[in-house]
Amino acid sequence: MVRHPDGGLDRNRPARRRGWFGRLWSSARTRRAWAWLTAPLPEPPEGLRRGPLRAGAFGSPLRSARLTSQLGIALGVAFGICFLTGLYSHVLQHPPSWLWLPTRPAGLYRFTQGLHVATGLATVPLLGAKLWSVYPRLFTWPPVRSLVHAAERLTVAALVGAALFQLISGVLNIAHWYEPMPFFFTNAHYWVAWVAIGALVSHIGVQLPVVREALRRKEPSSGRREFLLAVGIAAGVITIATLGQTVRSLSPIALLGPRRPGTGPQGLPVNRTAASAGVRDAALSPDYRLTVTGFGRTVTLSLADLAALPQHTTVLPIACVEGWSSIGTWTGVRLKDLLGLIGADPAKCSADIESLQAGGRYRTSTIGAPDDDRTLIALRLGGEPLAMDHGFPARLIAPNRPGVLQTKWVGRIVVRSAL
Ligand SMILES: Nc1nc2c(c(=O)[nH]1)N[C@H]1C(S)=C(S)[C@@H](COP(=O)(O)O)O[C@H]1N2
Ligand SMILES: [Mo]
Repeated sequence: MVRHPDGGLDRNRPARRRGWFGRLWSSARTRRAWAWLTAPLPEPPEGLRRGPLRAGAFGSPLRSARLTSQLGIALGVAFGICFLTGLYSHVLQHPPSWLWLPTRPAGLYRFTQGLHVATGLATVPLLGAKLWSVYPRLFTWPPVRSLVHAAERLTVAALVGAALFQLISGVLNIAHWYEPMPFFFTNAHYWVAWVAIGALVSHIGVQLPVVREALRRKEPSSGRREFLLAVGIAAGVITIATLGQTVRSLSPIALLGPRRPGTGPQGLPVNRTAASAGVRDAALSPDYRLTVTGFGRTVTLSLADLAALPQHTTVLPIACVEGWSSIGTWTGVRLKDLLGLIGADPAKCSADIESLQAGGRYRTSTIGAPDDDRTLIALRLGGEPLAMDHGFPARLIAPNRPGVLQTKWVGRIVVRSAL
């Protein structure tokens, strides 16, 4: 007779009163398949068992199921936060047409993306400690006991690989160091996140009983508490040294944040300068015009025309995907007023904001809710004309919007009906 993996069912038990899943699970065919998947595989020859593969090769008394479980829970929470905040950032940058996204609170993205980067970085010591606590299992003997065991090990390998990839690529992106990444960071970081979360969910499913058991059993600490404390302190220090890139009072100790609030022209950091975007001449030209076009109508506005329109001031952050953010006081023309100039109803439109840049990934952005009162084509920052590097002569600034979509050096606005 085939024993069911949970040991509780036997073949003679009637399948009645079970749902389709229960029936499928207890069917003879499923049991046979399961038995085949869990059947012991032949062991490799003992002669291969050398070096780290020897029994008892790793003897640190610090390692225990309890330590691994506690680190695992902390990591699971950090990865979960990272995944959700990252997904939110992705959705804001690639909004599905069926999804309504709020523009309030205006600083929400600043918070979620700061959290994304801070938890991501705090994960570094946690992941290091977790991998240290389990790496002797790389050398378990026999390496695979059954096909199911092999699948489980592959899942763990995928999880470790994906987690390391996310941390390393994220840190490289913050450092603007793209040479080691022969792929487009944003896409890779997004898709590998799904690999990581899929592998994580399956890993948790498999390990939950082990974790429960390890946490129930009381065992002497033998240095475990001190170790956890050290890992916690490392994570805390990293977090504090990162938060300074959004929290101004912490900026003097923002050792891990390459860009900090209060630095840069007009007290605001810059990611792409006018020179590197190749827009200096077009932006400074006396022939500069802002074109608003759509529904068969077009208006062109000189800087003087723009300045003659009603001006509004709003306090909004630039919140970069890299986690830094900085608040500015912006003054300019409401986007909805510009849409009104061509007779478009801003509540029923979306607008493509195009910069003077000839190319580049962030040349344009689309804004789905151009009717927000706080969405401006800003001409001034802190009361002064925009610095060249902040988008002179005109830039978009909108609430709850990732920095990459706050298009600088705006030259044309194309209005479409929202679908
Ligand atoms: N035209 C254009 N606008 C752009 C960019 C760009 O490369 N080109 N970079 C964006 C990014 S990634 C950020 S974080 C903000 C930064 O704005 P700031 O330089 O004024 O702080 O500008 C955004 N606007
Ligand atoms: Mo950015």
